[in-house]
Amino acid sequence: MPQISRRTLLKSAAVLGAYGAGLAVMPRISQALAASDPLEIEALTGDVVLDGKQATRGVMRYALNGQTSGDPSPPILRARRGEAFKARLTNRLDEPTTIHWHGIRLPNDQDGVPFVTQPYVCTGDRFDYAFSPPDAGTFWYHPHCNTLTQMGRGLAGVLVVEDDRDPVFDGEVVLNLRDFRLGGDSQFIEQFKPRDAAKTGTFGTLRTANWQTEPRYDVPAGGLVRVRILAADVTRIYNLKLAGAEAQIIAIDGHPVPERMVLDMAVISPGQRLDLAVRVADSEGAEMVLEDVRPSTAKVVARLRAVGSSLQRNLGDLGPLAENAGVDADLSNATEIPLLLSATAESAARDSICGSLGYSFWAINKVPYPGDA
Ligand SMILES: [Cu+2]
Repeated sequence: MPQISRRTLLKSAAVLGAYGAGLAVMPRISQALAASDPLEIEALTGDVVLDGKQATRGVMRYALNGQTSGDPSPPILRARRGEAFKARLTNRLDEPTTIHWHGIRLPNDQDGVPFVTQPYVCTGDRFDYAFSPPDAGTFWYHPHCNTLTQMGRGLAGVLVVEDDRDPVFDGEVVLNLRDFRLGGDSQFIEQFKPRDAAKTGTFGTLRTANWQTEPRYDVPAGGLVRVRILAADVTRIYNLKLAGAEAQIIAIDGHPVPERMVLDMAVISPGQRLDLAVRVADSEGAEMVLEDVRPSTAKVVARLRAVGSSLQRNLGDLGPLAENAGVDADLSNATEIPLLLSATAESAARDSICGSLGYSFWAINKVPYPGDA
């Protein structure tokens, strides 16, 4: 494989942009912008204390509407089903980035995939995103450039699409779950190791929810609380249990489940979302603990604490979530494509490109997937 420098990639991106997205996108966006101002989202790099000891350098984060102080974790973005959502990304990283709106059905030129749907957003540049989400639920956003590294350093946030027809909860807790891979000096260490990538992935060293260790959130006693969970870690598969309260699974990956299930243990893998309806304990001060129970000893993910006098609510009183529209697909003439996922057996590394390790470990239909992902 010929070595492709970043500079060459950038040039190709610029050319692609002229054909692929630039010309087609801009007029529609400026029209949309006339209605109201977009959210301002900056991608930037900085020092953040993650492990409670000292600042980690080179953390990548999103700042909303110029707020660069306060909670450094990715802002929870909110949209409304069927209404225009607009966000202007400004790239203050020292490498290209984009935003991909994971799980949202949108016009292809808003999907945030460089070389495919839009040009790179290079350092100092901006890109205007605009779409009207057709589905309500818990979604998320992240870059699609040097993706595992940028996500590993922090860039992954929750996008909530609301719907007035959804039942009214007494509270809401949004949990963005992820690990950071830090050394004893609180600094990032080698993010991916071939030895691990060939097995279950390279795990982080610091577990967090909303970039905090075992955070605790106050919720109304005896109330019904919607807990929106995103597994934003690039490696970890969570096995979630909630101790101390009754809970039901009401949506998975942004979409309401046909029938609610009592939460026993829910398995969610990287990129997945899980929405729970939690009936908070009645007594003030009672704690409910969300735990990751496998593979070893249970780890606390986050805690909920009941506050106030009991609202005496009942899970059975909760109406259904508004349904998302199905996708009408005519499968009568569909082509069947078998999909065989397997390991590869390459003995030597190839040239590393775009932050990859240069190895391929996994294959689709016996064709090695380039890179370590
Ligand atoms: Cu994604």
